[in-house]
Amino acid sequence: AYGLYARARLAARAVTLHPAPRALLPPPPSSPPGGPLRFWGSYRPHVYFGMKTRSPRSLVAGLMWMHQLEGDVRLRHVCEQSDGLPRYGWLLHDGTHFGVQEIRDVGLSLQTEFVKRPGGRHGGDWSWRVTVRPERTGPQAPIVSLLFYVATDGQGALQPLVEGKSRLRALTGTTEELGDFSLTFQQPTDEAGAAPLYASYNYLQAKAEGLHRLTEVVKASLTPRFSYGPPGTPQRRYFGVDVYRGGPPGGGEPRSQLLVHQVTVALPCRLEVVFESGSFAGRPGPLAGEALTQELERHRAAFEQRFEDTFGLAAKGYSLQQQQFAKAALSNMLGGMGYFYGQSLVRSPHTDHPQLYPEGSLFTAVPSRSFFPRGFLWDEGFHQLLLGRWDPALSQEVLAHWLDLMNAEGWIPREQILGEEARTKVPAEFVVQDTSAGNPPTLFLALQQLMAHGGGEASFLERLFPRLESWYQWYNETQAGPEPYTFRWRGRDREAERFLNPKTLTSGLDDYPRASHPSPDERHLDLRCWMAVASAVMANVASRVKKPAGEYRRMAEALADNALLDRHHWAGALGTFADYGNHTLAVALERERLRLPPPGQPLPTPQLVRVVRKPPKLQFVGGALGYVSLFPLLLQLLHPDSPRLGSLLADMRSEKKLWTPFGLRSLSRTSPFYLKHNTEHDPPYWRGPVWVNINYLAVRALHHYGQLAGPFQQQAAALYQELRANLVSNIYRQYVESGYLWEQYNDRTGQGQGCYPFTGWSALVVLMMAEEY
Ligand code: 6A9
Repeated sequence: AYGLYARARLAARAVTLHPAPRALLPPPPSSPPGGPLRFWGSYRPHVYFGMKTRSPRSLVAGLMWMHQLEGDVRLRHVCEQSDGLPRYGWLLHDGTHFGVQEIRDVGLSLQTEFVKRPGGRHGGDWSWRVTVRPERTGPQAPIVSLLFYVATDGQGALQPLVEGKSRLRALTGTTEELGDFSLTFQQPTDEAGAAPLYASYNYLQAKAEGLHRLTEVVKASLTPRFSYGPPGTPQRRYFGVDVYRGGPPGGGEPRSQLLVHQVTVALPCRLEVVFESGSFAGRPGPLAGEALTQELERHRAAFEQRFEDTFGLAAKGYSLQQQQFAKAALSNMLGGMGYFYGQSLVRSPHTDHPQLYPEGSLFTAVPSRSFFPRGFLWDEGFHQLLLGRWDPALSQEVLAHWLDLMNAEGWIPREQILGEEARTKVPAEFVVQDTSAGNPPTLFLALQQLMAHGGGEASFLERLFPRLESWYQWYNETQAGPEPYTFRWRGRDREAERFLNPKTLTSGLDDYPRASHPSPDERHLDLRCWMAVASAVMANVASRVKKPAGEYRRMAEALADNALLDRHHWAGALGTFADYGNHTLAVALERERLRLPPPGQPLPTPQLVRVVRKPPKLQFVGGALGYVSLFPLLLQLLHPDSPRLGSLLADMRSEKKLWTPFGLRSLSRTSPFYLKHNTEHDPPYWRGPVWVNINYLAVRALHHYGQLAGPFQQQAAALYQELRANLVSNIYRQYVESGYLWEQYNDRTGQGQGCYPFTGWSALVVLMMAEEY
């Protein structure tokens, strides 16, 4: 419709950052780029234990370990579900100063601790302590190898200090942001740190193609030609790092300098690593041994106190084990925070091919360290509901980072795959982000909560405001529905005939059933409710920063108008709220019938395809009672005396529909889509299982309605208690039994399922325990 020139301009706009001043405050002068306190951190959530700085091409440090079992070498490094670890995660982590992690492997367990010490001009010092103990599970590992590494990423230099033939005793180095530094590997000791232990040492110096190749480089350098044995005992062979002969041809220029210190030792043992910043003058002494123990103790005590002050779980009578569980949930969200840098790949309607987005940085929590170790837009709003309570300043930084990734159109990419390490975890077909794709604007929820709890200073809101306005406008314009005050998710699955019900990934609820035939006539109830919240929060922010709020207020009122809501979404015949669209329930997946090919040609494999037995028509979407239907309640748009509230409460409490002893299931058992595959290879996802983020909204809403006078007050208050107790006890029980928090919970057995550990929004269980909403 428009000329080539206009198209090129629009294409450029899609990959141009928003012109408003940055939301993120620049760091104070003469401090490292990420500010002094949060410069170094465990910001590599995808590895079991690692640190980096919050800067684009950071030096990284990390740990790998190996069982030295006869004929069975397992190198652990990147968190992989296929490693099958019985449990791992942070037991304590305050997001800033220190962390204590427990890793149970088969036959042994590791405790990995770090603590930082501020000083100097480059982010200060830090130390690690790794304690390894035998475990009575599986084959006993008589000896273990710990591989500590340091690697550069395209800048800086490292010099090894090697002792004897192969012991990397220390290294010194320089990078742009760290200046000069040194790193020392202490002698291994027994687990109390009292007596030195006999050990064998190996050392590797190599050039890697990039940080994403570190595991491969170390694996490729291993040989079994080494032996371990204290004097007077038999020697045993083990695998050690030896020589790396370079990567695969065409692997690119090496941009990483890698140094590996391998210690092979008997269990139990303890090792410490000491990083010292060159500009830190007058430190009291090395942060090792007794000094390290004392610092860890000091931070642990401060954490315990702050945790109780913030969430009050001891005061509420929770058992010690339950409190430890809650501490681990919070700590894992904090310890799961990452700092990513790189470029997204985006598709817009204005070009034929994906384009590179500008380089950007993202400081964010992640849904899952093993499976989804990267930022997801709507997940993050939920994460910040918890983190904002713990550390409002941290939450502010995260929100600012996300908003600074906005393009000139006001769009923020939904899934952030920044940098090569992040990309190795994502299959190619999921990498490209579409500029017409939204995701629930949950950052408004987080902002609303921050404002209510002391994190809404005017200066902060002023920095955000121009970007919030554009973001809001982006939804309002690009996701508008067919009539005023209605909304529609763009980006539903195209080839509808391939799916039982075409998915709506942008809504976050993926395969939750919607209109069978995607069309511009659709009205999506959940998006409308999200927009009601967004409008109300925008009105509040605008008035706090003394900008015109009238238009937002008017919109918020219109979207919360219960009569209008009824007109657009109350499906009288279905007795519930619903989406509207071109819909038929007479669909099924069937094996396609293929003609026989001419003789001699191979038989094609018949696929499952959708057959439509009755043509769709415009109507409310039947057969889809579940989370979407509850949205007017979940986001608290219903008047306390609305009869609709009574009816949703009844649907919630009905065991034939949404109620389970483990929380609310996502889709009613009465729905024809309940636990149905969407294709042969697409098992049900948001079609039955219990999801914690939506259950959190439900608990929070019941708490709200339980406090407002009205005909349903008692019922809401009772349901609040019951639902909350069910969720907390099941998530806790599953954690104790399986060692993890999970992506979802089975609606018939309560068992955790999907990916693990999933300490993203499932960690909202802490707020439910604390009754903080
Ligand atoms: C797949 C496969 C190693 C799906 O928690 C993140 C999102 C949620 O935002 C969304 O609501 N999860 C939920 O329906 C996980 C999405 C993963 C998509 C990428 C790549 C990687 O395999």
